[in-house]
Amino acid sequence: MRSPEPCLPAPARLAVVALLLAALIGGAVGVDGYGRARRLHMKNKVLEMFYHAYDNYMTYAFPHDELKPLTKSFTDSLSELGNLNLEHLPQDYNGSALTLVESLSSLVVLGNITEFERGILWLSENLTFDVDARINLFECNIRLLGGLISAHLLAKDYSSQLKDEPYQDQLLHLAESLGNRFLPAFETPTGLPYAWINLKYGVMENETTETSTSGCGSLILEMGVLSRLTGDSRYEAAALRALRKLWSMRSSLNLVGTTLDVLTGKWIEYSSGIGAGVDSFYEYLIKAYILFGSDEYWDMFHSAYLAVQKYFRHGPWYHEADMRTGEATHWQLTSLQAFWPGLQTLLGDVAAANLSHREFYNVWQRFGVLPERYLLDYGVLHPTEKYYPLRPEFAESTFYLYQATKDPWYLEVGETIIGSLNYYTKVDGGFASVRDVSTMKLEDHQHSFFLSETCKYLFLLYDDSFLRNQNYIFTTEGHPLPVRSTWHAKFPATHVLSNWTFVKDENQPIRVSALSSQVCPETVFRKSIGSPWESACHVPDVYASHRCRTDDDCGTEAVTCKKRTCSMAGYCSLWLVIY
Ligand code: DMJ
Repeated sequence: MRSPEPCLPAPARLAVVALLLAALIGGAVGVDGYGRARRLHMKNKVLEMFYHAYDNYMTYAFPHDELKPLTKSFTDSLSELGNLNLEHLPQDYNGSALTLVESLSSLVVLGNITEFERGILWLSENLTFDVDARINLFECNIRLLGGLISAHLLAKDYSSQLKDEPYQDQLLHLAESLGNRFLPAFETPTGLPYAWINLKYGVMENETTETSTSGCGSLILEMGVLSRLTGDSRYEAAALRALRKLWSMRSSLNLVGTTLDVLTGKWIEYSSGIGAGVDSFYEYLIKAYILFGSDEYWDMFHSAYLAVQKYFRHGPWYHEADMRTGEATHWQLTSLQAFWPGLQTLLGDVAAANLSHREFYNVWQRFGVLPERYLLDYGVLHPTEKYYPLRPEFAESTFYLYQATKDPWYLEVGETIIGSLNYYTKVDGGFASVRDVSTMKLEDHQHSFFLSETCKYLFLLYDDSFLRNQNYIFTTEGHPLPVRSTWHAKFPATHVLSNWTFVKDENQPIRVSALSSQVCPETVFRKSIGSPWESACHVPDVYASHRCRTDDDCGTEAVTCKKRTCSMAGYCSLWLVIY
């Protein structure tokens, strides 16, 4: 099948993404009908949660990797991440302060520069990656490398607030040391990296050649930024080569599989979806485009996104399908999939995001949290994957949707999430994962992403002051990276991105909403199959730009058949009439 044409020409798409970013981070407090006192109360609740998790980690687990909150002890889990069978565990590894590294960017978002600086000083003096530990490249990349480069950039930006001594790029040096240890993993005939590497000795003899799509397709943000910061192009080149190879392995339907062999470049598992093993591959294509501005990322993302919407989507749900035929394979909701509405919001497909988000919320309300896997065809829990390890994805999507719509309903969803986390998972020694959502029995593990993502997105729901002066994208682990003209293929070096206003034409600053995007898949499919509308009720907006003066300029939404209305920002939108 021929790849569909992009809806917008490249420069216009770039403008749309920049406008979306501006819209997403613009934040007027108090205009959405959600009371200031209530907002402050919720913000304080999230602060309490973060510090309960952080202080317990620092007391009982630091400098080991993660906290065991039930026994108030620790686990050196870096070498266990992704290692389901717990193979080749190191004998002499005492942790890399993983949770501290993961907490640094959150400390800045929460406004605690003193503790941020304390963490930097400790890591500068004590952290080394010269350890005999076999680690998962993907996990180490998103958690440690991402945590370090994000904190490095924040340390530079907040340097005037650091008290002790001038910051001298210590975190960047650590990141570089880690990046160098990643490089041998990419020395394969295909350029696809091994999933596992020993930090001290490189790829082990007889190492498994099996990896996942997300494992080799979500490295470009961290390794790309590392190259931009160090001037050493090897990291970005290695990640990009792997991504290109992966994309070249897609099927004629523009679908990818879930697992593959790095030596042969052949798929092992043809069934895939938007959840485990694939999720952040999609996320990094769009975010790499936003960060680096290369059309290549957009073209990959656009084709991949359309294929997902065409072959995986079933109303608000996303099932799995065989990449070769597009036939449905597994009808399951997974907790990891809950990031998708956030990605769609970033893209501007807010109506679709909204629809799925509501369904995830229904499941959350039914169980109190999101189960790892839920069988859509039977409406029951998966027999073994009944756990909830404090995952952030649903909070993340709620944050994006609130930023795009300013609909206070999302703040109420945040209240539910916060209420559940405190009620079910808070224990004296921190926050514990749920082992089984049907009994709410707990497990002795506080994952580091609870501090880097879950608490961060919940905090940003109620206080987005961190986002006011700078455009950021968040890595898949929630670490912010600034969108800079100097790293960007499109923005002139002198261009400064600003909130809410973006100079589109020479003299015309405009305000935009996320709904200004024209990347909706329906438009493309309509064109390609030559049929006028996808659904009988669909009435297009009067202007292709979706701009409007009154509600009369707005049409009817294809999926829900609801009438769109003219938003305060002057764009036709659906969400105003849903809630
Ligand atoms: C995080 O480590 C990252 O978000 C990753 O991409 C998958 N999900 C976990 C948390 O659920």
